[in-house]
Amino acid sequence: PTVIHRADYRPPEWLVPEIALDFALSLDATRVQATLKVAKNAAGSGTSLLRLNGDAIEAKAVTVDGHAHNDWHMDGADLVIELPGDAHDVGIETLIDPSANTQLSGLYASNGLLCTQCEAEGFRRITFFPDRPDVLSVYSVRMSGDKAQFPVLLSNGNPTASGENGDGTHWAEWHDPWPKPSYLFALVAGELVANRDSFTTKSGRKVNLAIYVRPGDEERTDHAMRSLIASMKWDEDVYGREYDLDDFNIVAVSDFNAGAMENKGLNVFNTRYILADPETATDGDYDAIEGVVAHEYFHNWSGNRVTCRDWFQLSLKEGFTVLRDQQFSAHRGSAPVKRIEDVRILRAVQFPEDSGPLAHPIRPDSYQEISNFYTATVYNKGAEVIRMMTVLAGMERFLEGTTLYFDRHDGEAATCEDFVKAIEDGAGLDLKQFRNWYEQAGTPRVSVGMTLESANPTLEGEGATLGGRGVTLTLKQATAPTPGQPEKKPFLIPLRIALFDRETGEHHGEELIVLTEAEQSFTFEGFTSLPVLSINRGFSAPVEIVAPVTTEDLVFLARHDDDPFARYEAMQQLIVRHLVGAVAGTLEKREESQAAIGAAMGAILDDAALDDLMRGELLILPGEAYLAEQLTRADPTRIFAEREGLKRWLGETLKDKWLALHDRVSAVPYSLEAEARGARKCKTQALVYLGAADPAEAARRAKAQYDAATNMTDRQGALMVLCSLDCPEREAALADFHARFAGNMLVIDKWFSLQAGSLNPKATEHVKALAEHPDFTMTNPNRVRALWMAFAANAQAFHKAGGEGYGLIADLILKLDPINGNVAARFVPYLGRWKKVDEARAALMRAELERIAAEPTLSRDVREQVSKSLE
Ligand code: B3K
Ligand code: ZN
Repeated sequence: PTVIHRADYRPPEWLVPEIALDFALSLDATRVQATLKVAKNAAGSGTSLLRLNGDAIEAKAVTVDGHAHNDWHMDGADLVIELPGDAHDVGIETLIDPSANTQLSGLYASNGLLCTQCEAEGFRRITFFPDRPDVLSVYSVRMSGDKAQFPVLLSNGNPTASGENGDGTHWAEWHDPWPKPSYLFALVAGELVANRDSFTTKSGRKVNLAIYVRPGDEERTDHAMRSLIASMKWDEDVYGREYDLDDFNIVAVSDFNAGAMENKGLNVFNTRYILADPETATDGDYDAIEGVVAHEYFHNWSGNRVTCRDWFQLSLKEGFTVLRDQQFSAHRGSAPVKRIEDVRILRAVQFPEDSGPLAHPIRPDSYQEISNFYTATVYNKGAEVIRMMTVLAGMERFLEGTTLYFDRHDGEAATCEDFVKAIEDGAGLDLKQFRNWYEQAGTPRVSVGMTLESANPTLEGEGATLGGRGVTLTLKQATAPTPGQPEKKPFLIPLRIALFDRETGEHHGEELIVLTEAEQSFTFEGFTSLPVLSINRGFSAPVEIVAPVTTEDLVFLARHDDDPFARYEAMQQLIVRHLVGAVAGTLEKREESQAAIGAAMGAILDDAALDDLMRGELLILPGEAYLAEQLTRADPTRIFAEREGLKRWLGETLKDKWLALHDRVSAVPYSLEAEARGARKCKTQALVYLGAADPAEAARRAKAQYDAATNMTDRQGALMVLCSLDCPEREAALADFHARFAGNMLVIDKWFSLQAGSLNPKATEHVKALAEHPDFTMTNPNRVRALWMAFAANAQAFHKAGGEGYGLIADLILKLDPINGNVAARFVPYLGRWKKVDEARAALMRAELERIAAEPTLSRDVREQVSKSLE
């Protein structure tokens, strides 16, 4: 396989300051005439050969300076043109069939629309071009097509002219004044309606906003529009970033590989991150829409105005933009709850990635297929790494760093190093050692020891009154080897801590300690007894902590910690220790440990000072993937069974409280306010625990909740609980749900997911039947993910003894790969985690990986993931 290395970066040989594209649109035969103004790059070697990337396209004709030119050849998929001088106009004609483009990369047809997806390397499927992010061009686009079929014609930048041809076709021209890399090009054509609004920037530019959707969907775009306007305002207020065009357009399409795409001035979205109304979207969907709309908008600066020099720098735009969208969402809703949710995702998805065969640093050193690096590591850990800079510098100084970064690199294709340097200079930090976070993969494990100085004998106990004794924390960090990195240098780890006095229940203020060595000690004065340690408050660093905290301490922190994240963490730790011990067979006092959890959870249920949004969060048991991370190797169905067992026990022990909670929150009327959202979150949590303890009562309540539901959060929550039970209400509710929402693709996706992700022991049977359902299709990524990702993430079904689940996912990968390699590759990591499961299962998982590897015509995407997973 061809491996691309970061160290091999060379500047482009030729630049393309301008490009004109002319599209004659048709669903199955679109003609593209490209005219590239090319100029030799002074920083290049001076070669007369212009190499233009292509992928599955053919050049119909090549001209140079307006004349037919024969001095070109194909080198693999690339077009190589011999040029006589230093600057030329190169014309290339290509013909593409969007309706045959099932990969959904390049120009493709979706539901009668034409649209594009170019990041990372899709532009080369439209025309031949130096398809790399450090070649920035000013784009002029013209398109023409049948007016009835394509009434709306959109591209990047500003609309400059349009007209009719008199033969039923019409045309439009767009010009984007901002030089951009090819991955930010976009075109959309089709029958669309717009929800319009406007935003006036702080310097007085009135920006026309439009969200384009299929007719009938416009009613469901208000939340996305509100989110967009709020993002525009927030980016001005916090980061000082203003929008830079007169128009900002969003289009939602139903066939889309990713969540959304930040094309300059023309964001293209998966419908699931745009469309919402109370009947069809959950509170979680509303939050996701707000976050993704903001994320794509924020890319206008962190990604577009300052872009990436090469794809190894992907986290430069993604990690930073995820941090920005997280900060925005924290500001819009509950900041502590948002923090907890973000850490939960990191632990569920990124920690396993970091300890598995596909582990890579946030700035990888090599890749075969860049699409495989749009990962939780690059995105979510990338955000955590930049968040640590905010911890070290404080937000105010951090923002001086980002302002310097934007000023210094505006209009450039930059590197992660440029970013770090700008933060160093602007925020006044020394980030020399901090750069290890960019170089090394793996989640550091920090072990903490704590000792109390013995009383000073010369002071005879007076020490206590004269400021007390010293407490010493000894911290050791270690990071396990990852592929290609057997030895790790120590990371710089900022840890927020507080030391609670056991008697008073208070602490003397939060401190920031910065760990830089493999082992290091910190002493704090003024204690009379050993305090309770609260560490990594707010999750100040993306590490695992092993601390000397007793069960009693955790119960104490779960009740009293004034840092909401730490409080949540104490509750999680209490449960993690219990479940990990139970699975590993090392749990000594099961009864006592269980009782401590029951008491802590009971206190959370009773705590009138807690808001329900936070209460709902504290009631969620640690996820199976995160639990598996704490064990070297374990039978996943044992983890599942222990977790369900604890849930059942909590359901029984606290039954009256769950019933009272469900009654209380069921009376709260629907609104999008935090209080009502919190009520809905607790409503479903209560049902979940009741479902484990008293299925008949839970079925009755879930059925009633389903029937009375005025909104999707309640309806989906109730249906989820019914799905897990074997009761007559289950079938009835599923049938009602399907009939009620027939034709609404996003809601039917939920119908598939709920069944595939269900705790129901027959989930595998259900999934096999659903794969044959008339509503199932392999060509719509949302539908494929709804069924098969929910199944792959469903431990009790996927890991069922015998390996049937592994076979089903391997079959899926093989069948999907020729249709859409990008989406197929996303399923490989589920089979790749064989080192974490018992040996019998590991052998079965490996056998499936080998079966896939034996297929000769795999996509580069799947090939890379499978071969790395077998190493
Ligand atoms: N930048 C896009 C990623 C597109 C996925 C390419 N395989 C979405 C985002 O992060 O905003
Ligand atoms: Zn992004």
